[in-house]
Amino acid sequence: AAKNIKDAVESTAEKALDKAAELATPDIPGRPGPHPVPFDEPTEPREPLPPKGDQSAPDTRSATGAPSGAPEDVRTQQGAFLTTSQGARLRDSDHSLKAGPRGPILMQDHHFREKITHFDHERIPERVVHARGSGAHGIFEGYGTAADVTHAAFLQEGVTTPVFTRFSTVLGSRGSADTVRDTRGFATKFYTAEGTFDLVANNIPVFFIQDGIKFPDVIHAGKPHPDREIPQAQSAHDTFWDFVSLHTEAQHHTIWNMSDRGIPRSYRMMEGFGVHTFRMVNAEGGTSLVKFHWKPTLGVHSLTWEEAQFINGIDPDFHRRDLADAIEAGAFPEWELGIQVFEDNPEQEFAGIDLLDPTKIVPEELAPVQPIGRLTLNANPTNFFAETEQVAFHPGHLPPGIDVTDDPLLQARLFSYIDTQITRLGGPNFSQIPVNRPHAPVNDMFRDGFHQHAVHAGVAPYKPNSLDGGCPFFAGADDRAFEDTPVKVTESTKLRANPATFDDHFSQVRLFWASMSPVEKEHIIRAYAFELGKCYEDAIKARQLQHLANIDPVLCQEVATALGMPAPEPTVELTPETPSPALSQVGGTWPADGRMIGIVVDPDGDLGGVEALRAAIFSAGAVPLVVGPHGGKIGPLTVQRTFATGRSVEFDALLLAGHPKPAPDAVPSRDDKAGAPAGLTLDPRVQLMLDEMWRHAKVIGAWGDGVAALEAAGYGGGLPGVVTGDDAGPVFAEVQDLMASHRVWERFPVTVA
Ligand code: HDD
Repeated sequence: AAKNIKDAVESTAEKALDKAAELATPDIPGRPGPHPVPFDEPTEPREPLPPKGDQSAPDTRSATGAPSGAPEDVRTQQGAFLTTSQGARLRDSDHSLKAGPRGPILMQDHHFREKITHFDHERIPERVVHARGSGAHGIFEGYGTAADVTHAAFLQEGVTTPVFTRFSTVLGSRGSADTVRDTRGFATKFYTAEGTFDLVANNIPVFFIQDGIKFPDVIHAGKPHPDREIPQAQSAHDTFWDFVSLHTEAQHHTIWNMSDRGIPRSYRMMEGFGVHTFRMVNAEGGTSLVKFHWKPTLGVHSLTWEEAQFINGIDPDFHRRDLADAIEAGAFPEWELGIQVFEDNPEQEFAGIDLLDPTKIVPEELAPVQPIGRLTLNANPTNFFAETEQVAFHPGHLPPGIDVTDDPLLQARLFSYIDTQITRLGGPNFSQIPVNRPHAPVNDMFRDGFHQHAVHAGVAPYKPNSLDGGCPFFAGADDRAFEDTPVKVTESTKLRANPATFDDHFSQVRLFWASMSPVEKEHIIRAYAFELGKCYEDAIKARQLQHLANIDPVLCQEVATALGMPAPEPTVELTPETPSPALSQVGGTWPADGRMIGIVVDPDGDLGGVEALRAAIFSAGAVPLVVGPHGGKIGPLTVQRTFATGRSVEFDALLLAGHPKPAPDAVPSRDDKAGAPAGLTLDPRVQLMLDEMWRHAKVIGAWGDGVAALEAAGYGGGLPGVVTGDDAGPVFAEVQDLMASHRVWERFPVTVA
């Protein structure tokens, strides 16, 4: 048997060598040609697919000011020949160099070692927080309305500035799911003509801690348990609740996480907040204190907790996909940048609120948000790693006209971000990575270091010098230099302490609770009940219940009942707080663009009606998705989701198509239809979609004889958010109106007032 195997192997090897010799290229005699390829690959080099329309990223420039090249120049699959990293053309990259066909690999195989070594080092450390993210390029246009408070050039009227924005979750690893309950990052890099400005914001306007020295504590508590490394990307576990219940300044941020803000519907539908108070300086040198706000054109919307949980399994990339798809479809996400402006008084206080305390907001009703510019995200990254993964933000990247304050959280951040990039991006030259390169000319005296790409000329990288003609010079008063605002530092004693005004940890938690509508309060109760219900330690639950008692007795009682524990009495006086209606997501109407509308259709459905409806949905800026019993085509329609691949959580509205009106003598249809005629049952998966749409308070509808099918499924016209009619057109018009309120709010069960 052994001999037979040996013969077979030798004969196969001989055949391979014969074949190779046969294919040998005539210009290099004696060299074997490529191995015959069993796959249907192109045999002649040809141009790769062109980039998708509107996908070009803004040009970036190197630290020396030279253009880095348009994205097409950096696409690697473009030349005709595969090469080594040194540019030598390769004949083979599928077989290692061996001592005979069954022999060991030879040390000499440079290409093998180069290929595997590079692969072994492909991963870089993920961000210690905000590891899971997704980004896009865009443009920011200043309105000029901030001219009185800042001389920053990019905020002046009509000035446009390229930007890169990265959204993220905080706790999960790079591969975790998008729709977990968590704070979202919203970091924007403005490549201004006067140097880069990074607005490193979150979708929640307050933070867990007042002093950055505690950042490792709150993150260690939120990350998975160190022994088993579970749970991933969740705050529903003992260590998180242990920390926040022992550390009451976290209670304000925590209630925001437990509210619907913790589970956004889309990155496109999130507000952003600079959290800290910043200082702005105008052309006369006058200073103001400001808080930054991003306001999405599409409004602030959230998932329901059940939707969020389903999506984590069904489409863990839901937010990432939503952002990229919207941009590719031309539904460019937009936000207005706004500021709340306060007098720069010595106390740094407004209406009794300490502006240096990052656990406090200033209600918009007291200090309106004034719009100062518009952000439009209009291009997806060309390469996720190069751009989204390597982008490096820093709250200290500021242009002239914007400065920091002494908020102790911000002060700590000013240290942390450069420090973390040195590990994450492998050295101090990360600002030379294309996505991080300023668009303003750079002329620093930083030299050498890992990954130095600049070829610096000159002999005198020091100041003062005469050898390089004294260059570069300092910018004078008229040269738009960045100047640190000469703020008086309070005469005080060095100590490790907070101001007494930082001690109020509950009044704004009560303000937030009081600002919620009944249905939002219900969601908050359920979120606490879920998260604390996942904790094992009764002492932790009891401690957190005590805090809930100090926020609101109904909140405390409802959560205590869900946990099966006694509700404690408040230990403080529950002073009533004035609600801030701006904090609620319920009650307004917003454009319905970019929303997803599922249309369930079966092979003999009203295909003409569906086509007309698709056109109407597109022209409303929304996205129709045809849902059918099988893939491929139904008549002229391409099926985008089948009953097996589609799930309700993808849709903002779901419609059942009817059938063309039957001829008077027509025989009845079979009973396996999707939008089945009167009296016939729906496919159970369509029934499930309808039930979920109903539970999640989303619009459902039908036209023609689809109405009878909808009624048979239990959803007759007349119920809230159920739209029925004879024809698709009027049905859609009503659906559009309902979607403007985001959800059919009255469908949610509510037990609290
Ligand atoms: Fe931070 C990343 C936002 C407090 C230390 N932070 C990071 C990102 C965002 C924020 C959006 C992701 C940036 C990206 O997409 O690359 N962080 C905030 C906000 C805070 C905040 C709004 C409070 C108001 N952060 C904070 C503190 C510290 C840090 C107090 C440390 C003392 N943050 C970091 C970091 C990260 C980071 C470790 C990890 C990755 C990175 O910086 O580039 O330096």
